[in-house]
Amino acid sequence: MESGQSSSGLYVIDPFGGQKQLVTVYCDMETDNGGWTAIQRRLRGTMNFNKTWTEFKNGFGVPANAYWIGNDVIHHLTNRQPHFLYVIFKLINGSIFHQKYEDFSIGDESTNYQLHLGGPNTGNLGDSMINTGSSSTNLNGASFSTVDRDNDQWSGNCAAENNGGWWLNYCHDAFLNGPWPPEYWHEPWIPTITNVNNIAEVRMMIKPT
Ligand SMILES: [Ca+2]
Repeated sequence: MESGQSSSGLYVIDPFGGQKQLVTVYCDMETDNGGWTAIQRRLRGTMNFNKTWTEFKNGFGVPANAYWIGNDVIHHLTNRQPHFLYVIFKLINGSIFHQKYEDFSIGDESTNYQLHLGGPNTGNLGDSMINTGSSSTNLNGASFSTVDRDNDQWSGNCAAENNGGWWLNYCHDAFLNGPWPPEYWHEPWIPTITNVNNIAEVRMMIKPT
């Protein structure tokens, strides 16, 4: 996002350059000094994220309430310059949990959009994506998987089992794309967020470092 913008809301970006594909995104101009582009946004009760590989590749949904910006877009944005990743959970009781990672990027489709997540991280969620205490749930280096594309390290299909596409190992401690109640969203952010019924909004946001 350009500096000087002050209100959160919808903006149009040109991730591939040359106006090949303009993308409407939600930008947060208040949290942590603003300038955050949401690559994922979910409001309670709106769309589930049990989508196909092609849908995650190209993006789906509506930035005003729930959307995935698209894995090709995330790759292009994060490979031109280093980015922060900011994860935020808003609960129904008004409390907010967040974690900021200093170094986030993903590979292109030929790598299955392999997640690179590193550097220090801070926040009141705690780190459930990298230093989980188990190599089977460390998502740094994990491939993206969907209901129709199993790239995880489990004999089954984590994405199908958990009803959502995501970077999955065997399988995860952090999973931001689970289904809303009454379906069961399995382990959103273990151990900090375990009660799915409390979640009002989830967002993943990026900003150049
Ligand atoms: Ca598997």
